Amino acid sequence: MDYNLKDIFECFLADGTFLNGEPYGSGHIHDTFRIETAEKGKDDYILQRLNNKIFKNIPELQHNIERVTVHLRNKLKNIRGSDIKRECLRLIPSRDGKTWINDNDGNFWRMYIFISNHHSYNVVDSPGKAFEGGKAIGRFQAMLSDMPGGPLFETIPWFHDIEKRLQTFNIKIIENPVGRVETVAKEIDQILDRAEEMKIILRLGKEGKIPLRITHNDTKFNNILLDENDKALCVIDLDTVMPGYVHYDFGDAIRTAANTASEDEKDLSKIKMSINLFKAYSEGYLSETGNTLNDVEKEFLAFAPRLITYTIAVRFLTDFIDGDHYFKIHHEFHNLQRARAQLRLVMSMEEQYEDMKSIIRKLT
Ligand code: ADP
Ligand code: GN1
Ligand code: MG
Repeated sequence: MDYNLKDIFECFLADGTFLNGEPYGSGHIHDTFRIETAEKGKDDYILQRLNNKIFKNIPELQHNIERVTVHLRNKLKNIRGSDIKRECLRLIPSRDGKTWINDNDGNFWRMYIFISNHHSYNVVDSPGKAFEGGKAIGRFQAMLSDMPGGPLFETIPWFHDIEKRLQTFNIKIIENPVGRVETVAKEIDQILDRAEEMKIILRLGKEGKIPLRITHNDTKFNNILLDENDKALCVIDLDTVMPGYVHYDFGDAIRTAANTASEDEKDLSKIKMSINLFKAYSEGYLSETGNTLNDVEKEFLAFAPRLITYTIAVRFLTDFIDGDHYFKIHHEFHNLQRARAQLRLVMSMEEQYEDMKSIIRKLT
């Protein structure tokens, strides 16, 4: 689909003249473009066509992001030496005073300042980077812990609710809308075998043993930007910031930060959870949050990567069975390949679970 990016760009109050726009990044949800401006020394921008099939209420979504970024910026203002423009996303207002626009085809668009000189990784190759990722997420959670104004909107209800995810999975297996169920019997069994044990975090929440906090809920490593020296810079992709358990953010980050291969690696023998990367991320994360987590939260941190990696496997396989309506795919079997890779990673975590628990125990 071709869009007139210049016209859309000009609906926002940006500083600078449109030079060109190209698809950017490897997100699975929105259509993201980098807009270069003509003037040297002026900012570039990120322009996004928002996925409003997935995010059904864009004004609420944007309202959340406005609140979160204003709060983060206020915090950064009080920290000496902070680089506010690069450490926090900044939405650009539209000419009619909102933070998004509608085009004539009913698409929703928003724009951010492009965070300059950042590094972004789909796979992490050193403990130093993992540590910095952990610090970034820990700091993000800590800074949002006192955000005033009541709860954020739930932009995707039951986003990490594994009971709901499994219900949908089971319904799609029965419906078998595109005749793929027969081809994935092994993966379905691998998922159903583990279903019961995955409900523990929800149970602890219902029993009041772990609190709902403001969490990011999509902490895959390419949503954490590092700076030119690979130090923590900025947490991006704020669409799912809403109430959640800390385990969701810890788990999703380990799923990506400690995987030796990419999320969709075809050669399963390359996929392993690196215990060194796990340890480094945990150190970074707990250096920022250790004092605020309760004992039960800490005790179940080591379990969190198993839960979230499993949850994403369920979601990829559900989408494959359903005919690929949710995640962007690059080839016919992409969602299946992703689901297989995530299941392999779950198994690697199971093999190393005792070591994971002992690392967390030592750090807390
Ligand atoms: P999706 O939900 O589709 O993943 P994101 O908001 O994460 O969308 O954006 C996709 C990618 O665009 C990111 O992974 C990152 O590479 C890049 N990106 C997004 N916002 C910015 C920004 N403000 N500055 C620089 N790069 C960005
Ligand atoms: C999506 O938006 P992106 O690409 O950063 C998804 C996450 C999944 C991830 C798997 C809103 O993240 O939940 O974990 O893909 N985001 C949404 O790569 O569904
Ligand atoms: Mg993203």
